[in-house]
Amino acid sequence: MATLIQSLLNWLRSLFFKEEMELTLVGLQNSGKTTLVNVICSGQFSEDMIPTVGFNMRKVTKGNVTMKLWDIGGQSRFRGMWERYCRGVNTIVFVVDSADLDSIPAAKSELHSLLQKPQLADIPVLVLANKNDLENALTVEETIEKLDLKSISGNREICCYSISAKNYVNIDITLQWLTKHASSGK
Ligand SMILES: Nc1nc2c(ncn2[C@@H]2O[C@H](COP(=O)(O)OP(=O)(O)OP(=O)(O)O)[C@@H](O)[C@H]2O)c(=O)[nH]1
Ligand SMILES: [Mg+2]
Repeated sequence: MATLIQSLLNWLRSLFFKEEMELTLVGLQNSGKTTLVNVICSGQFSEDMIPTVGFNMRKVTKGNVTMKLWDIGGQSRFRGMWERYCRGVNTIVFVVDSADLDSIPAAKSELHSLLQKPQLADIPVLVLANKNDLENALTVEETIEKLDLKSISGNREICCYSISAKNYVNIDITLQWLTKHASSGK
């Protein structure tokens, strides 16, 4: 009975409080951005992925929040596009392959140079240390330290989670964090 009342309340709420959000996923190639989008949108994981050429856009509704996800290619030839696609979004999601330790310095430098762009000041940032199912993956604390996230200053909200898109670990808290940054009627 309680669950019935709860679903009725959720349904009523969804009728009156529709929210929308736009987010952009950036990060080095092979970090798992497209995989994460697929997992969020359709629950599908594949080992066999094709690198993103340019960008993809997907739309998905979670509860009463409609999310527009811009998934940008991470190869160096596409990084010049990141800033343009991050402008005006509710959240920037920076995905890191936390098990590829050699790629961490490049990820750090790309993240810091992106966030220095004046057009992107104050946009909340969610850093996702992906692939935590792999043995040598960095923990959240290690990721925060290696990416020097504490030095990212200003009023910007920044958060870091350790996730596995493959095993659906911490995807629920990721979605909660994202939907918290939606805005009604945007
Ligand atoms: N073990 C493991 N592998 C993952 C995970 N997420 C993604 N992968 C794998 O990582 C590889 C790259 O994934 P993509 O989603 O294509 O990476 P991307 O960041 O979109 O790459 P670009 O489009 O080139 O920027 C694929 O082989 C995925 O199966 C994860 O959580 N764990
Ligand atoms: Mg991709």
